[in-house]
Amino acid sequence: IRDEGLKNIQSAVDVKSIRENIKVKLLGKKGPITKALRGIKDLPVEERPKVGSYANKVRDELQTALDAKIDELEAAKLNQQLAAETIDVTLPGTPVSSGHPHVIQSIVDQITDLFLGMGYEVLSGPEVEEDKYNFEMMNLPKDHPARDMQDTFYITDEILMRTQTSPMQARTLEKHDFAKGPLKMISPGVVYRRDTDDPTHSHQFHQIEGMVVDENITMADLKGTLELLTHQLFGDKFNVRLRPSYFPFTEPSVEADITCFNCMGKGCNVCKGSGWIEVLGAGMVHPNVLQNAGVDAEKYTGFAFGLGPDRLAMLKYGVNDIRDFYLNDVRFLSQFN
Ligand code: FA5
Repeated sequence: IRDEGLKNIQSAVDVKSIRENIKVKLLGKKGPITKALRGIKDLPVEERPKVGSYANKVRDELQTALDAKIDELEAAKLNQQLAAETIDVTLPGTPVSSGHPHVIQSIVDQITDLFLGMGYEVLSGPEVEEDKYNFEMMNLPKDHPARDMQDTFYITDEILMRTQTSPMQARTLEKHDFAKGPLKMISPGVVYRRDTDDPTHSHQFHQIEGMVVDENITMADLKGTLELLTHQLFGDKFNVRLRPSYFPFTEPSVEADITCFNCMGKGCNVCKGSGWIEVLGAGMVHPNVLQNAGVDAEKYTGFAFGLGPDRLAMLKYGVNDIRDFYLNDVRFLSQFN
């Protein structure tokens, strides 16, 4: 029994068969060792100790051999598994995709950083705005025909979705303490107009308002600031030109053009042959706007501008449809990572 048992244990190839077959057969209740131990009582008294101790010895020997074999097989299985699961660290990895700022936000951030560096405050204002700030304090009383220039989403007679970031001029002028120094601010944000969406118009778009008010601020300061902005954003080869225009809250008013991105000033179909692209509205803050906010218009003058980063992004990247910025198709947006 001992020799055959040891032979079977040695030749076993898996733990399951040792536990379920060999162990049960050899050491189980119906196995030969148990049988021999049970049969001791039928033997002559003098033989009982000899047979008993031999049977116990064989049982222990078999049990030890079984345990050793099980350990050996389990170790072999583990080693095999480890070898099979080895990681090849030289294989190329799977790229992890990560998010990035929206292209419009990147342009807004770039412009914001530039003005922060020149000591401007960066302010944000409410998108749901009072008629008072959006129009009235901006020199556009209730019956003013120029209100038609900006088709408005009204919520009540007095509350509306702001059509421009210009109400931030009125809000800032009202609060500013000129005894503490000049007013220099920009205010980026989203604005809303009842425009029908088309390739160059969205009912929701971005604007960045800028305003400087102090003693002796002139149109030359406005032009210098816009030139700096253009050179920093696009490079020294781009120039700025001012054209007369009309806004109720500036006098004189201008529209600023910059060198056409597409033809660099030569004239192409993007800039209708002019070599220039319109990017913003600007002017000298109208005395009425200063007075409406309680600022002494005899003492202080200022310039203001409002630019559209959506249109800027379209020109810079050759995007033909403004709606692409708002449809959130990741394939489109990821081009600007
Ligand atoms: C204004 O909104 C004035 N508040 C700008 C201003 C500020 C003038 C300070 C003087 C002093 P305008 O309506 O032209 O002006 O809009 C300014 C810019 O917003 C435009 O040049 C254009 O880039 C952008 N814009 C206007 N309407 C839309 C639209 N529907 N979709 C996308 N961009 C638009």
